[in-house]
Amino acid sequence: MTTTLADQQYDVVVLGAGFAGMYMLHVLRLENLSVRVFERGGGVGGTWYWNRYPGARCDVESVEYSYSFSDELQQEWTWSERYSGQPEILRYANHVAERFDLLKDIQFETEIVAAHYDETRANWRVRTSANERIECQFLIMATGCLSSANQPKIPGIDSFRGDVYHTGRWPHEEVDLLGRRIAVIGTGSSAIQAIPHIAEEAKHLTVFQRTPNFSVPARNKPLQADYVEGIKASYADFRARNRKAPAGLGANFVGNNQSALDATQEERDHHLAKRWEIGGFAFMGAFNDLGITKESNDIAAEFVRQRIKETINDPAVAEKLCPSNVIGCKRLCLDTNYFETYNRENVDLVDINAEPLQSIDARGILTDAKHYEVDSIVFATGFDAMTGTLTRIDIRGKNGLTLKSKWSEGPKTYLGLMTARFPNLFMISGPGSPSVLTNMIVSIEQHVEWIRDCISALNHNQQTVIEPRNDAEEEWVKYVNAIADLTLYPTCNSWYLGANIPGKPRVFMPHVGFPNYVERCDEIVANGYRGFDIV
Ligand code: NA7
Repeated sequence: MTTTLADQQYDVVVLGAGFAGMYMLHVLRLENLSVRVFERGGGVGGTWYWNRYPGARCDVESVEYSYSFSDELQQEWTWSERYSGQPEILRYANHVAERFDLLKDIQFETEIVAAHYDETRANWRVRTSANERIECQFLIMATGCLSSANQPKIPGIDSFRGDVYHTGRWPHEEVDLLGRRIAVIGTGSSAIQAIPHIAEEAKHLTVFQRTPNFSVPARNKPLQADYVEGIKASYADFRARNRKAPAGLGANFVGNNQSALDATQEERDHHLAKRWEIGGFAFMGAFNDLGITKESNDIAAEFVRQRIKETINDPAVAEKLCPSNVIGCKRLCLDTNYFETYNRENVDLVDINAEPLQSIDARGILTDAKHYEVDSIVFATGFDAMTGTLTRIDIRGKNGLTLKSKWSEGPKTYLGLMTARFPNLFMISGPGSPSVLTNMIVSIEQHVEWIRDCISALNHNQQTVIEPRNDAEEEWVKYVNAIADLTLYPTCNSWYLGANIPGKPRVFMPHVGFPNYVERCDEIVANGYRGFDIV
C-alpha cells in the first residue's frame, strides 16, 4: 500500500462510520485486509451523530439496538433506559470505536464525491472532497438509509432572518430555543419526539402538519438492574430469538396469533389496551393481521384515534391530529407526551392542507390564511431515504453507467447488497434488503458478515470480481415488490415508497421480513453465489 495522499491504495474503502461502517472495518481488519473508512461527519455514529435534536431517541429497545458480535462488549456496556436517547447511543458508538481501536483507520470530515469503476484494472477509483484519489478493489457503501436530509424548497426561505434548523442536521453547538417563537414543519417521528421538548422551552410553538401520524406511547423508563442482568445472562439466546422475529426485534413480546376479525369486541379491547400499556412496537402484535388485512387494521387504527381524542382537550385540534390512513403503513411513531403537548397554551397546530404553505419571508411563514411571525424554523421533514445518499455521489460502473441513471426509475439491486454493472460495490442495508423495516443493527450485522464472507471466499479462491447478473436482479426486484404487495405497506404515501420526495419514483424499497431474507441470502451462497457472475 502506498501512503501518499494523492495515491492511496486499499483492498477496501468503506463510506460511512456509523454502526455499519464501524463493524465492517472491524471484521475486514480481522481478515488482514487493508481498509480505509471515509466519514463526512466529525465523529462516529452516523445517524446518531447527526440527529441530535431535542428528544432524539431510538424506537428500538436499547438491549436490542446494540451490537451482538462481541459478548465482552455486550456484557461490559449497560444501558440506562428502555429506549436510549441520542447522547447515550453516541457514547456507545464512541466506546465501540475506542474499544476496537477503529479510529486510526477512519478519516473524518471527508466526503467521497466520486467513485468510478476501472474495468481494465478491475478496481474502483475514488475521489474525496479534498481531491484525494484512492484506489481500492472493493467499495462498500455504509452510508445509512436516512442520511440525506429532505429540505423542502419553500419560496423565500433564504430571506428568513431567524434561525433555520433541520432535525437530521442539528447543530453540534447548543441551540437556544428558550423564550423563542418556533415553527416546526412536519409531524413524522423526529417531530413527534422533538415537539414536547421544544414546547417546554419555546415562548410559542406553531406546528405545521401535512399528514397526521399514528403514534403510540413509548413508555420509556429507566432499566432496572435485575432486568439488565437477566438479559445479559442469556444474551446469546435473546439475540437469536430476535433474529428469528419478523423485524429482528421484540422477541420478548410474543404476538397474539389471532385475527382481529375473529375476536370479540371485548377481546379486541383487551389485546389493544394491553399492548397500549406495554408501549412501543408491541402494539402491532395485538393481532396477527394488522399489517395485511385492512379491516383488522381499521380496528387498531380506530383504537388509537379514540386515545388521541381522549387526550386532547379541544375536539377540533383532536380531529386534526387523528390520522385517517393505515396504522403501521408509515413507520409507527413512539412518543412521550406528544399528543398532551397540544393541550398547552403555547402550542398551536396548523393543518397545511386547509391553509397551504405559501412562502417564507424575513419574519416568518405565510400560509393561504395568515402570516405566522416566528424567530426560528425547525424542518422535521425527513430524508431522501435509502437511495438519496447513494445517488448524490458520482458513482459510475461499467461503461461509465451512473448509478443515478440506472436507478432513475427506482433502485434495482440483488439482495439489496449489490447492483448489476457495478462490480465489487457492496451496499450495507441497501434498497431491496430488510433494513429500515427491522432493527437496523441486526440487519447491519447480517450484511457485514455476508460481505466479509463473500470477499474472503473470493480471495480464498483467487477470484477478484463479483457482480450480480441482470436476470437475478430483475427477479429480486419483482420478488421484493410481490412480498410488499401482500401487505398494506404500499397503500400510503410513505418514505418507504419514496413518496415524500417530489419526483422520486414510487417503488417500495425495503424487503419485508428478516428471517425469510436471511434464508434466501444463505441459500444463494450455498448454491455457489447463485445469480452472481464471479471472475
Ligand atoms: P418522516 O417520517 O419522513 O417525517 C417527515 C414529516 O415532514 C412528515 O410529517 C411529512 O409529511 C413532513 N413533510 C415532508 N415534506 C414536507 C413539505 N414539503 N411540507 C410540509 N411537510 C412536509 O421523517 P422523520 O425524520 O420524522 O423520521 C424518519 C425516520 O427516522 C422515522 O421513520 C424513524 O425510522 C426514524 P407527510 O407525512 O409526507 O405528508
